[in-house]
Amino acid sequence: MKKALITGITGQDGSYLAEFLLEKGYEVHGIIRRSSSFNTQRIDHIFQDPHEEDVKLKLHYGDMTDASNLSRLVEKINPDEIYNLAAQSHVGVSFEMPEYTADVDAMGTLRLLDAIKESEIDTKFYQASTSELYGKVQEVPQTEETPFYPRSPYAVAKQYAYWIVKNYREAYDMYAVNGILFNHESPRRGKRFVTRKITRAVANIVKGRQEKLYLGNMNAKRDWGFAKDYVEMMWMMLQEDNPEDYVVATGETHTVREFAELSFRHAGIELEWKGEGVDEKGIDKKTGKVLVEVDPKYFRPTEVDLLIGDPSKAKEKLGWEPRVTFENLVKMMVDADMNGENSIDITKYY
Ligand code: NDP
Ligand code: GDR
Repeated sequence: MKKALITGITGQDGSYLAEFLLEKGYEVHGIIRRSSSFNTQRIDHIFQDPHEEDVKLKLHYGDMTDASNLSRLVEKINPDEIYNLAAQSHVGVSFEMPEYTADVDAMGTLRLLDAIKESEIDTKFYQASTSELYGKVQEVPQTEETPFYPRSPYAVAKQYAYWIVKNYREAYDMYAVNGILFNHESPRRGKRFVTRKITRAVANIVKGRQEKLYLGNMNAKRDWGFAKDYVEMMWMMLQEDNPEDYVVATGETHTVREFAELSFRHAGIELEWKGEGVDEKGIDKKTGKVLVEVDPKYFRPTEVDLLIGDPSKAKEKLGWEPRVTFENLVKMMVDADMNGENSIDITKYY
């Protein structure tokens, strides 16, 4: 039986990856942070009582800022595969907490790689790299060869992580790879990322629990896919003989405004857009009510305007393709926020 260790198992991707690996018959180990309130909601449905026999999901306290803890866990668990998904993953927040973001996202990756090197275990390492590395547009669509120009403390920290993975691969002959994943969403997406913020607001507005949705830059364009499709690719990247980096994307891009428009439409509300810049408003065509407004507090000091990935290498070499379209992703997330994640059958959106 193979053993995997997932950092960030309580996050969106960690929860889907844990499910996926358990289904494949892995023993899954996850690192969770000590917190004064429960932070395991996304994995509660796969939790197994450690007192029972034959437990396949094992959780350990730890933190990416604690090198000795990481070393101990790596050595004790001795996993066949390590997925480093833990991060301060919010780009906007990274401007408020640049040092902490660097400590977790950049130094944390180094700590984990070094723990592997020092323990001399034989393992394969996946790093959650990101399309944010491309930052300021150099070329589109973005490929594995496109130069980086990070535009936030988050992206700069992830750039360090990207290169330290490559360096350890070359210097110590480690199987360590970067998945350059473009935005991927789901009903489990953190509530402060724009897609989930929108779909939750739509559900709340329809149910009369919220008046208005405040957004920042609605002109930003993103290549949005479905998280469950993307975690499968993480695993595929570790099943090869040679370690290689891959772009994981849909190849389509849409504005934040389009995401909002489609979300409201799916809930039966047609919006019309009036005004420009900070004065732009999304108005319910039927009632004339203003449902979307701009709040400049959500603008970022430096923004990433346009992301669109070219997933050709993933398709040609590993046969990976995204299964959920942009429209269906929006519908899935709105439906889940209307009635709860358990109310929807995900396969309906494939
Ligand atoms: P989430 O924010 O949902 O999850 C982040 C995870 O990291 C959580 O489990 C969180 O724990 C954990 N974590 C945060 N800080 C620490 C720390 N100091 N020590 C240990 N664990 C920590 O992110 P996603 O699931 O969306 O993303 C997974 C990874 O992929 C991240 O590295 C992200 O940067 C990267 N990425 C994400 C993309 C996306 O579109 N989702 C695209 C490209 C890359 P807790 O639950 O306790 O907060
Ligand atoms: P991103 O995701 O920064 O791409 O990083 P996010 O959903 O936060 O922002 C996407 C775009 O929407 C604009 N935006 C807003 N964003 C938020 N969060 N809240 C708002 O109210 C709002 N209004 C407009 C943003 O300015 C931006 O242009 C995500 C994270 O998952 C990273 O960890 C990951 O690396 C990248 O995706 C790929």
